[in-house]
Parts: sequence; structure tokens; C-alpha cells
Amino acid sequence: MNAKLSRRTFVKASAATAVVVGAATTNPWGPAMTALAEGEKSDTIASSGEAVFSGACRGNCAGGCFLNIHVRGGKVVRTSMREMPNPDYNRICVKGLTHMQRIYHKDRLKYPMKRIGERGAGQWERISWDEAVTTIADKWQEYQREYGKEAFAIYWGSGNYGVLSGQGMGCTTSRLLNVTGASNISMTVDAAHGHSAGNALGWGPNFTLNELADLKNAKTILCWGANPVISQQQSTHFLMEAKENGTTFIVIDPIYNITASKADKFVPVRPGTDGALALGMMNIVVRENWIDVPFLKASTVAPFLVKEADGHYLRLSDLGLLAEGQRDDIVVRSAEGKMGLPQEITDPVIEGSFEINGHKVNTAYTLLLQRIAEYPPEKAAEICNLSVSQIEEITKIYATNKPSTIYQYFGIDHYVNGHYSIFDIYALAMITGNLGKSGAACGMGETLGINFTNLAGTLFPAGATGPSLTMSATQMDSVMNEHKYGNKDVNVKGIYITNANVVANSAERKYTLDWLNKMEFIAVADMNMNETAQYADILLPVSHWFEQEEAFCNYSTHPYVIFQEKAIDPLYECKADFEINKLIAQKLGYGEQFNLTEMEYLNLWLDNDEARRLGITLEALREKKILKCLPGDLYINGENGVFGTPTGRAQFYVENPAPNMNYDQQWDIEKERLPYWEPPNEVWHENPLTKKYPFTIISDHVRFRTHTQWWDVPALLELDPEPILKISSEDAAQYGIKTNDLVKIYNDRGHVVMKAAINDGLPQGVLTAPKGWEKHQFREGHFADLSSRVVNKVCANSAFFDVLVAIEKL
Ligand SMILES: Nc1nc2c(c(=O)[nH]1)N[C@H]1C(S)=C(S)[C@@H](COP(=O)(O)OP(=O)(O)OC[C@H]3O[C@@H](n4cnc5c(=O)[nH]c(N)nc54)[C@H](O)[C@@H]3O)O[C@H]1N2
Ligand SMILES: Nc1nc2c(c(=O)[nH]1)N[C@H]1C(S)=C(S)[C@@H](COP(=O)(O)OP(=O)(O)OC[C@H]3O[C@@H](n4cnc5c(=O)[nH]c(N)nc54)[C@H](O)[C@@H]3O)O[C@H]1N2
Ligand code: SF4
Ligand SMILES: [Mo]
Repeated sequence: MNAKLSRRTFVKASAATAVVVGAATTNPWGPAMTALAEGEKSDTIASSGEAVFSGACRGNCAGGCFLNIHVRGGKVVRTSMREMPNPDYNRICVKGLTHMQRIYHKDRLKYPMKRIGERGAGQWERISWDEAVTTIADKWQEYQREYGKEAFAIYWGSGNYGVLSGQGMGCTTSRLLNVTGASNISMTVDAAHGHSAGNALGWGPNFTLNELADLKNAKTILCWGANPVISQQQSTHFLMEAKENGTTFIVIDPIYNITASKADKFVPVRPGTDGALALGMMNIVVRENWIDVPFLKASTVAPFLVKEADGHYLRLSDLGLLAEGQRDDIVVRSAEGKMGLPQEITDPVIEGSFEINGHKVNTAYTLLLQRIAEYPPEKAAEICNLSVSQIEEITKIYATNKPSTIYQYFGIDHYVNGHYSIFDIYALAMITGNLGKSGAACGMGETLGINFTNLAGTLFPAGATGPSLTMSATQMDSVMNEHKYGNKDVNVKGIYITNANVVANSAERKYTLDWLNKMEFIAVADMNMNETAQYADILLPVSHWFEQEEAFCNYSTHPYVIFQEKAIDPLYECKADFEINKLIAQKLGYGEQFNLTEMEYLNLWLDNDEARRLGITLEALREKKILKCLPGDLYINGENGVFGTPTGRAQFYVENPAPNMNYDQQWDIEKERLPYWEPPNEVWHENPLTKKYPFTIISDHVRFRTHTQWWDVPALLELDPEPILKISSEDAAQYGIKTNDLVKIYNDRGHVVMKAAINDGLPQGVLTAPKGWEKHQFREGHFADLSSRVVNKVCANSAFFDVLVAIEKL
């Protein structure tokens, strides 16, 4: 297994060292980073018998970087960027460079422990693995036996996107859930984009975007609700190279941030109003006849005929033409009134209202036109706090300087109305035909692994029933206080938390603590004593990512699957989740379903025809360490105009909308079928609450941490020592606040005290603060106390930015 240092890696390693040491001569990193950078000189590498292993950085930062892990004398001494098959994807960031300080952190969890004092008081006793796992399994069985299968819950977050020990597609934690029939508490985060993307285009192997390397083929890019310079570190240079090649780069964001500073045009939209902007833009597209009629006819639902009676499409059966054994396909109409299947009528009408065989119908496109007419550009401008000419200008560029790509991420997702706005933006791409071609795409690009992995085989071994219940984390007050999930009686008593910092990362922290503390039993598996681990009754120490073999292909912005070699043995008594899940399953009596080695599991994972077509076998992966997993030389989402939706088309009309979480809530189908917009829940200037809490507060995802991960890494704390609130100079002047003053930010849900910094990228009335800090790192209170758990009825999704606060200088 010891990878010999080849000449190629040797040269690479020296080059990488040279670059970092070069940077360190002006010492922008401070002493700790200088030490890291100077750790290895090329000559010592050659003489010291250093071994270099392949690795994947696999937290939820969307990078998924391919790393070299340099090991000497059994210790990881350094990490460096490893050459990708397409070097355009070569990348590493300060977090990737500081893994050693996570591995060797003095406070890393070392042994299984049980709580001995009050819950959360920090008193622990070291126990054996057997005692820890037996305690967990006993509680699991006892609760399930006495109160039903759902009485024991699993909660996982986004800590690690590996397959064996993380939350990648086909992961062993899902298998454990499915086999034991435990209930599943969904963290209910980042759900709005996925919900609307699924309705609009379906989830493809790269979510909804083309491969990143295709960005250079776009003539126009709208960066809409994303901050790639910080939050998608793989993407930025592709965007900048496109710009250098002449692509018009437009940023639509309330904040003039580092990404916006690179834009040709910056559009300072009012928070939470992007849907109205997209609807306004669609009106201009229609008015100026910039619609792509051939695309609408062939690749969207435009020609489908929606029955007024029930909102469903007219089908063969409605015409009395359904032959026995035939599929009840959707029909379309020609200009002459002939009816038939889309493959028979290749030039269907897309506009009009008709009565066909007793059914009153409108084309889906006609319904779209009626809906967008509710948002003329003047109205959109007022809602979005933009001028009509600003909207007209960007619409013209987007719709005529084609192909155009809309690069989205989660900026719009984090509002209660987020899924509406995101769906509206997809509809704009549809009517302009900016989809399914090189340079033309809309949405988010993240490799999902759904195309080549054997999900059924990994997730549903013989006897697996699936989770007994899936609950939204935002409904846990009802679950724990009223013992109800919707109308269903439940009695949830125990929880197993893995890969998640539930307390620090969930919306409305006091609410989270309240429901969590009502659990009779809490087990947590993590690497460090974070805020959630502090509330555990049993604490399991997990190994670091480099202490295990693993495969990784999930939520990363490059098109590869990566093999993680085991660079060192787990330190102390740490174990990988793969082994932990296995131990728990064995104690629960499901050992048979977990009777696989790591490599057997990965073989099962790759037992899929598409994997074979792509040449992804375990042997090849172990040999090459990295293999391309998106099909084609340059993957284009929806190429040939076929999308992964129920109709196979791009859908601006949803025939059968459904909530992402069911808790017997009431919801209005009319809002869900067509593009729609309504104001956000809190951060709306007409909301009376703005009198008391006049500021919108948006969370910054920051360069130096991935959510809470790396929170205790000394080198990064040197670079970014404490959380800082940003405020515009106008607002700061009004409150007498200067940079470095301490301020209190508060609302009815809580407060936090931190230092302020004046930042003129912010508009008046908007503040930002970084997420990802632990409680003790704030001067007082907690940033996570401010957010609200209120979610949309159809799309349960934490609205981290839909938050009003007041500010006070201390
Ligand atoms: N370094 C680092 N990278 C990360 C993460 C991290 O914590 N650290 N987290 C990862 C995860 S899980 C996620 S979800 C992604 C998030 O990826 P992004 O969505 O790119 O994340 P943010 O950095 O939050 O940027 C969102 C942008 O949306 C803007 N925005 C806020 N409200 C609105 C609005 O109403 N309309 C519009 N148009 N824009 C708005 C914000 O000002 C910001 O510029 O980042 C991932 N990458
Ligand atoms: N206020 C506010 N809150 C937010 C956001 C915001 O914008 N504002 N953003 C939200 C978003 S977009 C997201 S995605 C969430 C992310 O929320 P989480 O998924 O909770 O994110 P992390 O902080 O990465 O926490 C993951 C935990 O997994 C642990 N871990 C890492 N690797 C392993 C492993 O191999 N095994 C085990 N068992 N544990 C491991 C880490 O140590 C860490 O404690 O946060 C959300 N919270
Ligand atoms: S944290 Fe993200 S960007 Fe940084 S090295 Fe890891 S995967 Fe790459
Ligand atoms: Mo996220």
C-alpha cells in the first residue's frame, strides 16, 4: 500500500512547496502557516522515505479536492494538491492544507466515553467500545420494542461525503437506517434548490449544470445567489477564465462581495425577491420575442394541454384513444387541430385555449404567460428595488448574447420563499432555450454519483424496510412535546447523531436544544468535542478521513470519483463510521446485512451498468485513484433536449407537485404548479416586524471553515480569529458604530455579541455574520440563536437568511 514517491509526484510536491513557501516570505499566513508551508523541502522528501497517499477532502464545501497526503515516520506531515486528470480541476485551499492540525489536535476525541454528570456539563468517563456500542444497541432495541420502530432516530449531517463512512450516495449509514427501520430526522437544509431543480429539470449526474469546464463556452453568465470565490473554490477560476475570454459576467446578489467585485455588471437585488425578478425578466423576453420557440416545442412542457378541471395533462385516455396495454401518454395539438403524441405532431401549438373531447384545456405555455403577466417589469422593479432599465439590460444580455448559463447556488435557497424563486429562474432559462447545450445551463453543478452507483443494492439489502418515518427537524417540537408528527402518534426516545453538528448548524439553536434535550438518550459520533458532542450521553470517537480507505463522489464540483487510501492507522481508539455502523448493526442483530469488508461494499456500490460503461471498477479506482464519473468528454446536462423529469422535458408546469416532507400540513397546489412568487417570511420591508427588527441578517459561508469544520484548527484561527459582523457605513454611522466596536445583534429568538466591521459592499438594512462558529467563540450568545425554524409548507427547508434583527452598539 505504501505509495512510492514517483518522479512525477516528486516534481509536483516540490512545485507546490515552492509556491506556498514563496507566498510565506511575505508572511501573510502568520507563524503557524509558515511552519506548515516550510514543513517539507523537496530534498528532505527524497531522502526521508516519505510516502504519499491519495486522498479526498470530503466535507460539504463543494470542492472535493484531490490531495496528496505525505506521511513520514507514520505521521501525516503535510498535504498538497494532487494532479487531476484534467489539471483545470487541480485545487487545494487553506483548509486542505491544514488537515494535520485536525488529525493531531490535542482535543480530538480519543476514546468512547459516557456522560457521568449532568447532560452538557462536560463530565465524562472513558469506556470500552463494547460498552459504548452495547449501550447504544440496548437503548435502540428497548425503545423500538416499547414504543415502535420510529422511537429511535438517526440524524446525519453533511460532515463527510464518503460512501463507507460518510453520507455519500449508497452510504452505510443509510443502509443502517433502512435495515433497522429507525426513524430519520432530516436536517432540512439546502432543500429548496433540490426541490425546484427536481421539478424543473430533474436531478442529473451533475445536478443541473454542465460540467464546470463548459463555463468557458457561455457568452453570458449570470451568477445568481452564489458566492463561488468563497463557497465553490473549484468554480471560480473557470468563471474568471470565461470572463477573460469575453464572457459577460453578471452577479445578482444583495451584497457587493468578492465575487461581485469581479463582475461586469452587478445587480443589487433586494433579499428574497429573485423570483419576482425572474418573472419580470420573462415578461421582457416575451415582449421582445426572445423566446426560443423550437426549444419550447421540442424540449419543454409548453405544448402540453392542461385540463382546467384537474390541472392534469390531456392524455390518450381523454381522447378515448388508449389501446389496451398502451401507456397513457400525453398528447399535443397541431395548428390544424390534429391531436397526437409529440413524436407524431412535431410542430405542435404552444399557445391557446381549446375544448377537446369535452375537456377545456390551455397549453402549459398559455398558463405560463398568464402567470408571468402578474409581474410586469415595473412591478418587479419595485419589489426588487431595481430600476426597469436595469432589468431590461440584463434580460437583453441574457436572452440575446447566447448561449447563457445561470450559475446558482444556495443564496436564494435560504429563504422561506426560496423554492419559488429558484423555480422561476429555471423557467427563465427554459423560455430562452438556454439549456441542454454547451454554454447553456441553469442551476447548480455538483457530482452526485446517482448515474453510476448501485443505490438499490447498497441501500436495500435483503430484509431492509427503509426508515419507519422521515421527520423534518423543524417539526421536532411537536414530536417531542405532543408526541405527534402531523397526525401520526410517535414517541421518539433516542437519537444517534453522526456527521452533524446539529446544535451549532440548525436553525434556531434554542429550539434545537429544547427538542434534543427531551431525548432520553443521545449518542454522537464525531471527531471533536463540538457543541453537539457536548450533549451526548455516549460519545464515539471517529477516525479522520485519512485514517481509512474510502471512495468519494458526492456534492463536489469536479467530475471525478476519488479513492482515499489509508495513509495512517486511526489514532487512539478512533474508528471509521463504516466499522461503527457495522458494530451497531451486529449488536442489533443485523450483522448479516453488514457482513462485508470495505472493498466488498465498494464493489457492491459499483455493481452498476453505467459504472461498467464508464470504466469505473474498484480495481481501476484503486490503481488510478481517480476516475471520471460524468459521461462524455465534456458533460452537458440535458444534451439532446431530454431531461430527468417525469415528462422527460424541462418543466415550467408541474403536473403533480408534492411536498418534500409530509406532516399532514395544508398547502396550496396552485402556488406549486407554475412559476410563482410571494414575499419572504420575515425579511420583507412591509412586514410590521421590521419596526422592531429593522435589519436583514445574511450568513456568510467563510473561507476558513466548512460550516463548523476546522473550527479548532490553530493556523486558521490565526488567520480568522473571531466572528465579525459586517455593516454598511450608513447604518454604522446611524448607530455610532466603528470597526472593532462590540455590537449586540438580537431578535425574539436570542442574541449574539461580536465585533463589527464597516463594509461598504453591504446595502443599508442588511448585515452579514459568519456561520460556523462554536458557542464559546462568541463574546456572548450565539449567532445560531437568531435564525428561525419557520419553513415553507411544501418545501421544508431551513431559511437561514430569512431573519430580522436589531443591532445595538455596546
Ligand atoms: N469555504 C466554504 N465553502 C463552502 C461552505 C462553507 O461553509 N465554507 N459551505 C458549503 C455549503 S453546504 C453550501 S450550502 C454552499 C453555499 O454556497 P453559496 O450559495 O455560494 O453560499 P454563500 O457563500 O452563502 O453565498 C450565497 C450568496 O447569495 C447571496 N444572497 C443572499 N441572499 C440573497 C438573495 O436573496 N438573492 C440573491 N440573488 N442572492 C442572495 C449572498 O450575499 C451570497 O453572496 O457553500 C459550500 N461551500
Ligand atoms: N446560521 C446558519 N446556519 C447554517 C447555515 C447558514 O448559512 N447560517 N448553513 C447551513 C448549511 S447550508 C449546511 S449544509 C449546514 C451544515 O451542517 P453540518 O452538516 O452539521 O456541517 P458541519 O459543520 O460540516 O458538521 C459536520 C460534523 O461532522 C463531523 N464529521 C466530519 N467527518 C466525519 C466523519 O467521517 N464521521 C463522523 N461521524 N463525523 C464527521 C464534523 O466534525 C462536524 O462536527 O449548516 C447550516 N447552518
Ligand atoms: S476544504 Fe474544500 S476547497 Fe478546501 S481543500 Fe478541502 S475540498 Fe478543497
Ligand atoms: Mo449547505
